[in-house]
Amino acid sequence: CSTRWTKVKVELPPHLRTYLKNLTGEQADRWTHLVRSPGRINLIGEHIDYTGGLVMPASIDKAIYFAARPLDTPEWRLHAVDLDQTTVLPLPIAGRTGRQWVDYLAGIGVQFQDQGQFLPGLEIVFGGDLPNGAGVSSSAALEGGMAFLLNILLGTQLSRPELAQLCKRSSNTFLQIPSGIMDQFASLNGLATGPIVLNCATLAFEPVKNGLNTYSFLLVNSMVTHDNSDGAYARRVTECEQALEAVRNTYPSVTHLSAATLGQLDAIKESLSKVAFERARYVVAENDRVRAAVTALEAGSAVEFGRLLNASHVGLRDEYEVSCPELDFLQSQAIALSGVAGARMMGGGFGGCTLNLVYSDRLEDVQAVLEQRYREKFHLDCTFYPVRLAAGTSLI
Ligand code: GAF
Repeated sequence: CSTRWTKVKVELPPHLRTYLKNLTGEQADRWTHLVRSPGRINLIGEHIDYTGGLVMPASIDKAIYFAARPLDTPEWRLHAVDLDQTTVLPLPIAGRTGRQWVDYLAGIGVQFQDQGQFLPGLEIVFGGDLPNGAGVSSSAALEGGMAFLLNILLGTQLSRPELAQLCKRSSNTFLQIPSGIMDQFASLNGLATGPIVLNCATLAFEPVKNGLNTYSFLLVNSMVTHDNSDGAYARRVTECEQALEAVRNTYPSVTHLSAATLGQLDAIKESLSKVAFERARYVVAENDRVRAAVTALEAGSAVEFGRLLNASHVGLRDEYEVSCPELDFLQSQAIALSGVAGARMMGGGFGGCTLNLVYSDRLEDVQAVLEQRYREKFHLDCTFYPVRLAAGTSLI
């Protein structure tokens, strides 16, 4: 049984090669720039990036690939291969209000325009094997890949953390999505060797050594996405801002909600609504769990790491209220199985995946049982993906 951070050989997926050939008669390697932009998982530290907390994400082998070449005309000719859609975007990019894939790309272009850059005419073909809406951040991969590409084409020499900040700005201002920085940061800065621990307040990050050699991380996709995720996410952000304001009234030196202590929260409990208090307690406890998880992972303690995953899930379910019946079912069924050290919902919530720490020899049995029970309960087929890590965004 190998460790579960397998290195992955990077090649453009065959269907993209075929598309490029059909489009122009040229082989992929005749296009001037090929970029691979990976999805991400998050081991622990959920919903606390926007509170300045610690998170432990990793970039994975599933990715969006971009092939680009210059055009003489002032436009971006964009082909979304997997959706079989082509859109032409005139340059310079004017304001847009949607949240379609083209808006994610346009938003990145606007960030560069706002820095005084003149965008070049481009033809871009993109696609890959990163599932949409499964909680592995296809949208961050789209943004990160585009930012990485433009940074090279324009010679702007932004660092990877700066590119992640640019992507976050695009999400927050252009797309009006109040998300944190974790997803884009992980996609751009991830490592093939293990997760990173990122301080979202300072953007300092370090690799984390994976000592869990006999265990695998298994993603189980619930195949559901609930409609309330968007407004609920924004409400969590607001509730955390309100909680921070209340904390700072008494403890002005606390700069981020994640940096508060449970004792400080208890001391100001009366000034917070019950909901805001529970949200804040979750945030502070989750931040502490990330610290403990770094120690547990490096020490190779599956029992302790699993315990932290389970505690994270309980907090997300009961205090932060971002889970859903399907995820709760998958999590509770999984942790009752022999060989599963821990599990939790992953990502923004209300659907998407659970992340499971599974003894590698038990992977197949665990999948078989979960598949059957989930089908019986929800009449849905969940899908499985044993996690393989791969490096962050790169030219290929
Ligand atoms: C989504 C957001 F985009 C991230 O910034 C993060 O908040 C995550 O939900 C929850 O941890 O993926």
